[in-house]
Amino acid sequence: MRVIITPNHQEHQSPYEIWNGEQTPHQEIPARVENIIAALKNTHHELVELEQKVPMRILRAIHSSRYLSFLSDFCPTLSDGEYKYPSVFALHAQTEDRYKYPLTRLGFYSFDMYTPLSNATFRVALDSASAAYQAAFEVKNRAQKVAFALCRPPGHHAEPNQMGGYCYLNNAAVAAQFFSQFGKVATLDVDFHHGNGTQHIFYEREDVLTVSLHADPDWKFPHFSGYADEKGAGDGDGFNLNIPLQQGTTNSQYQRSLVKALTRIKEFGAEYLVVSFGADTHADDPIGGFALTTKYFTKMAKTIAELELPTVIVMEGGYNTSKLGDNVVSFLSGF
Ligand code: OKP
Ligand code: ZN
Repeated sequence: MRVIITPNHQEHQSPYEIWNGEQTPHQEIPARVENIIAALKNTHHELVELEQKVPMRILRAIHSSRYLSFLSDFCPTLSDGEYKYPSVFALHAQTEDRYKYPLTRLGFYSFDMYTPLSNATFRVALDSASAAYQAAFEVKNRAQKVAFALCRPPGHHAEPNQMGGYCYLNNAAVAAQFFSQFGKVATLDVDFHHGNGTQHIFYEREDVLTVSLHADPDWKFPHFSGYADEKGAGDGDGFNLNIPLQQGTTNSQYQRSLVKALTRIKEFGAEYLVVSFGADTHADDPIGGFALTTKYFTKMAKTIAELELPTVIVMEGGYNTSKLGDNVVSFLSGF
């Protein structure tokens, strides 16, 4: 299958995350993608360099214009290699217009201290979103059923107006928004973490069903969403499905939940599918906590492919860098 790669991703490299007040090593590093590309070079998959740009109209349909302007205004003010982290979160804000101090604005548009900005970040995040766009565009316009966007940074935590969880622009939502011009879309998030951003972007829409399997938020990030009782709102009521899973979830337990997720997608009548894939569900992931195996990723993908829908796979997380390539290759082979 065609794999869209973005040559400049390594220009975004967060120096650390701030966890419990301390600087801890950042997990979302360029070596992740390098390991995946090295593994893909030994397969029949076709690596294609990014050549399209996500249209602003697609981005504006999923993110607020003010959030997008903040990113494009703020990043160029930083000097080379400088990364800015939020300290104050303006939780009582009525409107961002009243804040002029740049770090206050940064806090307003952030929900954690894991997701800093540099002068390269917006550019690199745009390329990542563009890879998802190109994958969807190709699936729609060329004779191919599936494409893989090797996105970095990931996107599924990015909210309509906030960055967080290493994510700035919601790549999966870009692909889903593009497809939604042509029919009903389902997003299926099989990253270890809940896709809060994707959920909230489409929360009030009935034309995009959002489904996520993930670690119970009472146990793991993002903690504030991913509960089973979040079902959508307004027109979108009934069009969000969360399946929270417990620590140590095995291949067979995961498979049972996946079948439930796919049953809902079939019942919905999806015409297009966007898969947020993260290999952080693997047993050896340093920040995960499930027990899935490399071999199971092939079965997971085969089960998803039985939907026989035009599909974009978007790369999200996975932090065991040395196993990431094998895990991605295993997943793609199921298609
Ligand atoms: C992004 B994606 C550990 C806490 C860091 C942030 C996880 C972001 C995951 N020190 N948690 O969904 O893989
Ligand atoms: Zn994750």
